[in-house]
Amino acid sequence: MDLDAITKYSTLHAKPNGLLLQYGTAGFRTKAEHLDHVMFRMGLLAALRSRQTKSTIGIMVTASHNPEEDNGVKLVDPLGEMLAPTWEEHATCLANVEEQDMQRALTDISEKEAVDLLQDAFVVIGRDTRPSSEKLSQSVIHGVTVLGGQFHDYGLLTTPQLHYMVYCRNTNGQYGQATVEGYYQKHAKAFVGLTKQASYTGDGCRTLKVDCANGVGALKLREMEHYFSPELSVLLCNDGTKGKLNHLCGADFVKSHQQPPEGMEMKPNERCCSFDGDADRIVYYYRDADGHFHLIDGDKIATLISSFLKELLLEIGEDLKVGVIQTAYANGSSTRYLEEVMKVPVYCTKTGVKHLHHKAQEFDIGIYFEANGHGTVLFSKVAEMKIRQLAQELEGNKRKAAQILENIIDLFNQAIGDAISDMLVIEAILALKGMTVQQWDALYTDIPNRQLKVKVADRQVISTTDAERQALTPPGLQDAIDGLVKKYRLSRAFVRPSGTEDVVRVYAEADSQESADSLAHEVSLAVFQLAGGVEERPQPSF
Ligand code: 16G
Ligand code: MG
Repeated sequence: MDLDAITKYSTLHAKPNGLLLQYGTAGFRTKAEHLDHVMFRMGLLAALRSRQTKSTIGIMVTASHNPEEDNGVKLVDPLGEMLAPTWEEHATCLANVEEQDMQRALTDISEKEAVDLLQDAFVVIGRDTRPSSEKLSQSVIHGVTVLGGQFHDYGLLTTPQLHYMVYCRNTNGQYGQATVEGYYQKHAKAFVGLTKQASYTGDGCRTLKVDCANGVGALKLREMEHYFSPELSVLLCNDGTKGKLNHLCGADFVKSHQQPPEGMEMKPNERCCSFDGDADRIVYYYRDADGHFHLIDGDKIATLISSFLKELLLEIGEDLKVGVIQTAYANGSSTRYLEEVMKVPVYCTKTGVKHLHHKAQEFDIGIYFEANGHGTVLFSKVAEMKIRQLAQELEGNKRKAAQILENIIDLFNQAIGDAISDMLVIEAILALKGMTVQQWDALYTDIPNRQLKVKVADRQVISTTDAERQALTPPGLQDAIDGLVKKYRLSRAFVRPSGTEDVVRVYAEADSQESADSLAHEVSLAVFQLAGGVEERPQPSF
């Protein structure tokens, strides 16, 4: 490690005085103008991680659904997963040391992690469409090369595509080819294979309107379109040619406001979906004949997929261990439906993809979705081999079911939730089942719910347990929540400090929208009083 060169180049990416950032749920995220030093340092760190794991490491420059002025960075571990927790700590430490302590910090990490500095390092980089992303990715590259690492810059990619590239490169191409064409071909082949097996085409409408949040998903879907047409035709809106990234559009906006994005004309009963800014989330929705908006979120996506997979497993007669993973934000109706009607075991983890992903790996088939639309399905190696074998050996309908499962394995991104691949799975399932968007929506009715935010002086005064469903501190808060929840029917509420914003999040469910709104408001007041609220007291405005 040429420590002098590092010191010299580091000053070109100087850290603003006093700025402290944390590698949070989804990496570093803040205003783009504060991130240059973080990018350079994450380039250094990725080179160390690559040497230690003797594998390719990924770096994605994006702030996902955050405003265009923000940016962020995430490291991707060898099998396409999120960075290991100990390295998240190294990342935070390295991002925050002052210039004069950089050498020591790097040496410390190398020693603690027994990094072989003679080992080759290789890092792949992707970025979203933010105006700041290109320059910031150059700073990442600078960091990688100063530490003697090599790199491949993929340029514009969706976040899940970058995870896919890392996974492919570290499994010698067994998972797929590490190129965008490889990604398109693999997924389109599985999709076309699936839809060919559809004996009828449901509502006859194989057109889908996609709100791309004015982000990178639009570019990539355009590139991919001809690989899967005419089986599916996509009409893109908010494709980045006019509007601003994530502004009044995208999956996060639609889910949190429970309303359609700007820029999308919806005819009655037309199937529509929204991606977020880096295309790792998807939600569906439609407007009924009376003009009412219906949201189909991650919970209902998980339900559709789980019921389809269960039917196929029944057909092939395999008793594989299936589990559905949710977070506390999952609508109570979805959990009840999965457990009581579909009889699949449901598990709850803390918010954040890495927790769900990790839990899903415990099953032969682990289905995970956050209510916000981030999710995928993981197949264990054993389950995959079994299914591929049955697709050869079985006959008739059983063989067809095994072949469908085989294509489903290829279509789901095994590294991370992926809006494009999820969209293709959903479209294939609807076609195979001959199901309309209304029939899908009618599986169960969501319990009315409300999410609010409260500003407090230090959100870390709130600590939680039981997958964030119970508050441990500050004292008295959980008792207050319990007392409020008792006042409403079918009610539930919890609070947690956000991992991406400086706020406390409040979630409430109850038998009517008015009750959910007022329970959420009352819980917000309790947080404000007991956890050191600042600025204005929460107002009941919905
Ligand atoms: C990030 C997480 C997402 C989580 C959200 C919660 C990843 C890739 N994304 O977007 O899973 O739901 O943060 O945000 O991990 P919050 O902590 O601000 O509520
Ligand atoms: Mg995202």
